[in-house]
Amino acid sequence: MRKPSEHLSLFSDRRKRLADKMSGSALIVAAHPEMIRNHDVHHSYRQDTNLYYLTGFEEPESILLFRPGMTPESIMFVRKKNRERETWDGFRFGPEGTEQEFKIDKVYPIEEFEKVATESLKGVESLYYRFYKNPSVDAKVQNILEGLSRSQGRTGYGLLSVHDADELLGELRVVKTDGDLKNLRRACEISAEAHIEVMRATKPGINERELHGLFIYETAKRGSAREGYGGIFAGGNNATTLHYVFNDQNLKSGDLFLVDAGAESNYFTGDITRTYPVNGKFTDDQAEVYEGVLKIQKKLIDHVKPGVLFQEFHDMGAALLTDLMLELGLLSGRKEDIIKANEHRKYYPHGIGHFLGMDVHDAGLYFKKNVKEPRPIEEGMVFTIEPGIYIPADDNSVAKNYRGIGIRIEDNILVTAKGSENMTFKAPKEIADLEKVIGSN
Ligand SMILES: [Mn+2]
Repeated sequence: MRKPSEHLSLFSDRRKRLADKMSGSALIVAAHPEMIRNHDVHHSYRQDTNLYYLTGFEEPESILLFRPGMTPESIMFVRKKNRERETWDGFRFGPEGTEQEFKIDKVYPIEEFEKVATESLKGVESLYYRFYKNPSVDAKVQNILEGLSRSQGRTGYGLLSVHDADELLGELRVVKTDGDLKNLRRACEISAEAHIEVMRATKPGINERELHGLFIYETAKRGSAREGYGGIFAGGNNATTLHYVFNDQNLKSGDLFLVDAGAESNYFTGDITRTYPVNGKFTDDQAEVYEGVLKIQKKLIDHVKPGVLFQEFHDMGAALLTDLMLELGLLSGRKEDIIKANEHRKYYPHGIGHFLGMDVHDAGLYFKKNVKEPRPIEEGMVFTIEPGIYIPADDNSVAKNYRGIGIRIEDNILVTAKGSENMTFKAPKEIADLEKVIGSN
């Protein structure tokens, strides 16, 4: 039985903050459908982030209907109690249990969604709902909209207008509250500690998969329910594949090892990347590239403070990494021309970072809506800073000694009133510190 693992006021406070932003409107947020893994086995289930954010409720086949200022204000639809199904699949709260345990004003069986929602949406000015996440709920919402329109008779009124719920909630989630930060800090701490354990166990001959397993074990031991995304455990040239997912090769002495992994704490996740030598000692060439990337990462982090445009970090990252590529002789020509022609993207094809929170690539607008102007960062925002350079082993245009080197260094940065806080400071990244830890168990 999974009661909300956090104090319920966290969720009701979020609904309160949301209410201020949507007066006169209603909001519907639904659980994701369960996904078949094979035959009669499902993928492990994780609640839709927004539904969890507003309720703390983790069962599939559940929907929140929120009507600020009306009574009842929070309405949910959940699976009925079912002794036989619960024997097979586990406990269900049922409507009554959900009302009591989650402090929701009124809870109905999921089967009554269409009927009750059609009644409950009469008189609201507009509806926030995100289509295309759960097709069966989409169909029901369409029926509801049609039913509402029919109930208006010959008034000439059109359909209830629908706005994107995820965009509204994204803007709420992009600035973290103290309650959010408590969870995110813990997720970052757990993730950093597990990275250290992986470093300690790294040695030539060990399989990438074993170390992935160790990461998951070490985070589970610290109370994490799951990874925030599929971890990347990439030895040698595998690191030059950005989203390397196989994690099944043996690590070789002389290679670098790139680990991009993070774990959740109460639905918030860390997102850390570290790169270090399998045998515990950087070669001169590896150290040269590594120090170059590390210096850039620190420079970018030092630049973080409220008011700076998010876009500035992308531009600065591209410029600094292009300088490094020129220094290493990976590219030649004028920096400005290279960037204009996007030639630097050959060795640095991704962005400098992204918002982080309950989703690893978290919600929130990077540009001001409609005007498409870059957005200044604000106190309470959290994002990653993750410069990298990836030189494929078969790239004959660069000096042999750099081929097969893929390096990324990623930390999770909170914008504070005057600057920033590195939430993942616990994971070592200085060469001397790494060399002390690698293979030390
Ligand atoms: Mn990332």
